[in-house]
Amino acid sequence: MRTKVAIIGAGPAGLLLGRLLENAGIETVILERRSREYVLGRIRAGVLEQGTVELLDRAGIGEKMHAEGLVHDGVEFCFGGDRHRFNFRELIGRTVTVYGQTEVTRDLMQARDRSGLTTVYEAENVSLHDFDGTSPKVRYVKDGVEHELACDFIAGCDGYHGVSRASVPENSLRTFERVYPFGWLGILVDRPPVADELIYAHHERGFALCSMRSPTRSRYYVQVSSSDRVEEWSDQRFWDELRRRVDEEAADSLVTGPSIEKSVAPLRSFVAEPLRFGRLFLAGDAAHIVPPTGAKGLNLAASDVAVLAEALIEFYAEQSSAGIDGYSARVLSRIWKAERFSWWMTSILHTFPDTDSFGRRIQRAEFEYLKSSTAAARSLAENYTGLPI
Ligand code: FAS
Ligand code: PHB
Repeated sequence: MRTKVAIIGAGPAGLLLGRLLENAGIETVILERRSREYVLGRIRAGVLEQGTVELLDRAGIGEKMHAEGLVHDGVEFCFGGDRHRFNFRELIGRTVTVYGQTEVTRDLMQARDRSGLTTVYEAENVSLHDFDGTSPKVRYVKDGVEHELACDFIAGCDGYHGVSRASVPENSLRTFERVYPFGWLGILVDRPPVADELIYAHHERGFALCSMRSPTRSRYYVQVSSSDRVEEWSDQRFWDELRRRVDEEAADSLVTGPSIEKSVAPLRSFVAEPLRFGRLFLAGDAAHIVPPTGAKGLNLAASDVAVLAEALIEFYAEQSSAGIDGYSARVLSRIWKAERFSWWMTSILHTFPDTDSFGRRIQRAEFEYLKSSTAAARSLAENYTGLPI
């Protein structure tokens, strides 16, 4: 089998790259380790930057997002019961849209199905070959039969634990990492959200986030120890802890119900450099991880593949390698700014075991500065709604 671009991974990065290249008439094959149902069963991100919304529109898959997504003009921060709203539309004229990653993935999958393009689900033992030359190959097993896919380029969109980054010779890659001493316990519930917009809460017991998926479906998180297991958290224990960490108004208006999904996610910051190895490119979580505090993971994956698609389209249309040669430096510049913002949001909103009384005062001062300074609030707004791609 042969194609122009072999894409490893049918998460948001792989599917969106496939869509952008399809719109430019460039053929792709996507190889995905899991089943379609498994991929759609993962509950992850919930907030789209304005730039991501515009990108999905350009990709021609924005219809359901606009019909069902919730446009939010701002978010609220709550420090020890003191709540403050940051109005992004007033501060910088930009917004975010609440529309779950699951829905984005489903929209992209359905668009690809309608186009009749090849996505091999449950592709096993994917391996990458000869990407340091001009005729890379991908091998995989499907239903016990071995296949080889010849291609011009390989896009490694297979996430943090994927095979693509692992296929790069160790001495060709530098990694940068910070592992946080806590995780997020997330719960999905078919009950109305506690507020119209997201509430990021700092409390001495730990961070909490009140988010949503629709006017009838809510998503909540509480910071838990890295060693906590989801089995240790009954729904009731979760609701009691969430109530302790948010302000009185939110605690009183919280509508609880049985969880339809509950899971613990570890938090880390991670970047690999560079992101291009001959004919192999890394994008999305295969290239970087951010703590979800800044709602950047999915959005960074989208901006990576927007740049990669532009570079590949230029290669085929103009026989120019300028875009592919510049890919790594260009996306890493934006990746590190998103890493910085996600680290900063995580640092001011979470409780750290080694933070002393001085550190806790500094966290409070960050909040007071954001409340009192338009410049500080505008900086928060431009990072949260997304820096230019
Ligand atoms: P993904 O991991 O989504 O997709 C990679 C795909 O590659 C997967 O489908 C995987 O099955 C496949 N794959 C892996 N190895 C393979 C192989 N060897 N062969 C073939 N296929 C292979 N971001 C936010 O902004 N907000 C959040 O709240 C949030 N919560 C998260 C919770 C969890 C538990 C995790 C893990 C991540 C969360 N993220 C969140 C980040 C998340 O949304 C990612 O940024 C986003 O999924 C990135 O998309 P991809 O790069 O496509 O990677
Ligand atoms: C979510 O709704 O899942 C969500 C929203 C904002 C974040 C992280 C997760 O920062």
